Amino acid sequence: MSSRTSESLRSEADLLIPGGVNSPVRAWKAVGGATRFVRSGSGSHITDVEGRTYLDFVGSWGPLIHGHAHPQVLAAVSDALARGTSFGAPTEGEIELAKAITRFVPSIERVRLVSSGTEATMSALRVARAATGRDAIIKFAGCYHGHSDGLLVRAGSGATTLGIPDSPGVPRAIAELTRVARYNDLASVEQLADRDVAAIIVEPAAGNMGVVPAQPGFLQGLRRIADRNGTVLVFDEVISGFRLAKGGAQELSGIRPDLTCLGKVIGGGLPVGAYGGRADLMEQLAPKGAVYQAGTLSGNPLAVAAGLATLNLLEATPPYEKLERLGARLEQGLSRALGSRPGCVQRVGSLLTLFFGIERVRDYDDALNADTERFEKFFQAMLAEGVWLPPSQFEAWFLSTAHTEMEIDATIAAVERALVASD
Ligand code: KE4
Repeated sequence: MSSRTSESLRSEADLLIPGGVNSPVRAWKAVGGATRFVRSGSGSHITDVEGRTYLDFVGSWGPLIHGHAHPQVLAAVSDALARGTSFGAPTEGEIELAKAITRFVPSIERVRLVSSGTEATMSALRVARAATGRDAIIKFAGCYHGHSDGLLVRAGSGATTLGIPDSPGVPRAIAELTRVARYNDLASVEQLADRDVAAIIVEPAAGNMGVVPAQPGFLQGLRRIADRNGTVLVFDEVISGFRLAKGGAQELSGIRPDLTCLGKVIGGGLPVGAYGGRADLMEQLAPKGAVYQAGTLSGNPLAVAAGLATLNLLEATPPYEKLERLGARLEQGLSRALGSRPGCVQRVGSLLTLFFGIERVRDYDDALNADTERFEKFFQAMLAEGVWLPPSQFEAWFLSTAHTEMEIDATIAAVERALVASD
């Protein structure tokens, strides 16, 4: 591997790859643009091509709940690798992963593996539309469900970071089928819900406008509205699944969706997504039923091996108390460090966002009032402190089982210095 600098790699990448990156948020556009190329990761740290090591709170945007290069994940992948990379035929591992998923998430009676969260949500909506014979869907402003056309409407995450929540290229005829409600506002859902709506899709703990917890009663209200209108309730647990609890946000809330979308943790860093839920809905899928969805690398043996190893680690040693303890310690430290500066810290388990310029974020409109310029200065000051944060005010910090209390305390000390340096 060459010992090139990020700067030279950026200019070469830019000649061949739009923006020099294969996913927009990695370009650091909202925080100065000089993204750094990574050479390796280990535990809670990543190292860039210049050999600088950072404490990592991105964790590949959520998959690495056990940190980088966990020995058991690596061993599982290399063991699978010795037998080949892909067969285009069913393998035993896919049954094992399906069994683990249905064990972790009881609402999932049947599951289909895909290769990304985008595929999972796109396919879940197709199943809902087929089952109801309806076309409209309801999503929430600021929630992000991947980049399929109908979901790139008022989308969060990188779409908001780059100021393009309603992407060009999405046909009006498709965008018009997407009705947009306000997160944590059941009245806004009541106004949009009727018997033309196939599905309500929601992040049961929002992570893509920064972390915005669902207020008490919100998810229960969605369940009630969906039931009243014969609408399919879809929980997008791509971020929250297996992370907030063994059974994700639906375990914590006690609300049972009809379909669940999964990703990130389920692949342990390799490309896996999944969607599943009620058997009567999922058994519409080909080849059993007529709803078509397919994928060359769906259930890929290497990705399944990484996912299985990841879930097995979660099952053998449930980390949720540790993640809650680390998250609470960091949240309290950040709030103390913030002091009287305008801003707030919002957290759900091991997901956390430090917002600048606003005192509370209940929905997308609140989040859009954040002081993104202040965030940029803070991000750069933290980078100088050796801490790699998500390069956007509208993302979550991700904790892993590889993070330690000492590292949390060191991060809080770095935040104190970075806040002063960026005041
Ligand atoms: P992917 O297609 O990126 O695997 O998953 C899409 C997706 C679906 N649902 C939720 C709740 C998600 O957060 C995501 C993707 N998350 C972003 C980060 N917030 C991925 C990072 C990126 O776009 O590079």
